[in-house]
Amino acid sequence: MTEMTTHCLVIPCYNEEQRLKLSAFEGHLQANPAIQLLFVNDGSSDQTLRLLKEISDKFQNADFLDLPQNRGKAEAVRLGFLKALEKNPQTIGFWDADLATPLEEAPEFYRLFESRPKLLCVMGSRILRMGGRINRHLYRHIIGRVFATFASNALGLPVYDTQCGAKIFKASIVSEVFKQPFLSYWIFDVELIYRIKKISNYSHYNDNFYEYPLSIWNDEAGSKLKMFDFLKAPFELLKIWWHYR
Ligand SMILES: Nc1nc2c(ncn2[C@@H]2O[C@H](COP(=O)(O)OP(=O)(O)O)[C@@H](O)[C@H]2O)c(=O)[nH]1
Ligand SMILES: [Mg+2]
Repeated sequence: MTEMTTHCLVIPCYNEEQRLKLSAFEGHLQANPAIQLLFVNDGSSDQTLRLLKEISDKFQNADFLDLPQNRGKAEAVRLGFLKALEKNPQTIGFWDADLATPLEEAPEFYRLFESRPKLLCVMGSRILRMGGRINRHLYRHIIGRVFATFASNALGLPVYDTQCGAKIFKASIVSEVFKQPFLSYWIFDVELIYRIKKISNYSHYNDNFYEYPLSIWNDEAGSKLKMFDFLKAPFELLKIWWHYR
């Protein structure tokens, strides 16, 4: 009997040997046989690839793609998505390897796709609110909010959080949206939203996008995003805006 893959999550991994929460991934694989995890080793120089091979050997619903050279998160995710299409799932998403967004949030995304058939993209959103447990350092919260406000204006969409590392897409749009490499290195999420907005006929964003307010998000230590990257973001945003406007 072949298992039906209904949802596929691409996990980009760059030197994640220390951070990879193997037991969380294994528990998820075991509990959800119809969910495929596709890890992408992005030219890591540590033992990441060995860990990914082990987990893929152990679970039928885990697989990996090995990029011999580091290509950056955007390209790692893009190549992972194109490979994920081979499994013919209903949705394909990406999910940061540090599990800052716990895997337990993923079923909430799938439920939204079921209850709102016109959805093309569900994005995790780190909305600081009472009752939620969003643990983002104050300075990253502020930088993130300022960036999101500019990005939201450039996109012409009321986005609260463009940069959360948990986003899921309807598989039917993936080949078109992920066909071309992204112009941007760190903020390819903004480009993704532009691309979907383009195919979604501009006026229907409320049916096509959903920002899901995460219940839990943790600022995991060991982020490879440095202050310098924040400084580059406005220039990348300008480049994207110019290209897609
Ligand atoms: N920093 C970095 N992350 C990459 C790269 N390729 C893939 N990734 C993955 O992209 C995700 C970004 O994670 P992280 O460094 O925690 O970024 P942050 O949470 O946005 O600060 C992780 O799953 C990384 O393993 C790369 O070239 N550089
Ligand atoms: Mg992180």
